[in-house]
Amino acid sequence: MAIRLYQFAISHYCEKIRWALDYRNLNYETTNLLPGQHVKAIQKLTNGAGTSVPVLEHNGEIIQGSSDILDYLDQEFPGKPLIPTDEAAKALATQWEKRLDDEAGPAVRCYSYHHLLQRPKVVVPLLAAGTPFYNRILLSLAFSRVDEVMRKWMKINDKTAEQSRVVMERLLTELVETYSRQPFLAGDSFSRADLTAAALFAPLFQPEAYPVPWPKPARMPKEMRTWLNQWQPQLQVLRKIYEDYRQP
Ligand SMILES: N[C@@H](CCC(=O)N[C@@H](CS)C(=O)NCC(=O)O)C(=O)O
Repeated sequence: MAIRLYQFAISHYCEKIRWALDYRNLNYETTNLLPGQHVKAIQKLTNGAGTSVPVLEHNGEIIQGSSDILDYLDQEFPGKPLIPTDEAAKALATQWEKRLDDEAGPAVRCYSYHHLLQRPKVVVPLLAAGTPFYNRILLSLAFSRVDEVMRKWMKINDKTAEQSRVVMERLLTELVETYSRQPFLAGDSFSRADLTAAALFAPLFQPEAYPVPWPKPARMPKEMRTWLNQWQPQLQVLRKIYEDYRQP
């Protein structure tokens, strides 16, 4: 049966799954949801278990959460594993992925939205990407409420954005230092640890293959643009992983 991914196109956790599916050359359909309106659809799918995307549907199974979905894909489609076989490398890959999911994902999201929400014309097309065109109009008309709800929901404010910046810088420094010593984060081949690092930082190096309309640099808020310029060398290391291993 077909594989279906319920997602926000902009979500970097969903990018982990798109990447893992493409890596195995699997055919899949996506259902793009609009943040806010997704709650009902996801609760229905998961019998109220949670509201977050990604959610994968396959052969009557519903799997929620990027790490559980990667486990499922490794189990169901073992041909091109994303988890090392060596036990020590496997433990290390799992450790990296968990840390990146818990720290990098929320930090990149909080920092980026804190700045991008200051530019409705930039952020609305990102939030509504892949959904019917009228959603852009709806979000634009209700933008002050969207801004308020997103900031409240994800605890986005000056203080948390600043804390997120510190977390991103610490992780980027550690990742780049690790890649300067070895080609992969865990073991001797590309794994879900590398995939997670590059997918979760992708909104900061904005690859073309990522299915959203990234803004031109000149339209980015100044403070974020300055930060991105300053951290470009570190981000390029992750971009290289993305370019080398992200099949379309
Ligand atoms: N740890 C989860 C995090 C997923 C997550 O935070 N998803 C966000 C989008 S980036 C979401 O769905 N937020 C809306 C919600 O939780 O209702 C995973 O790895 O899948």
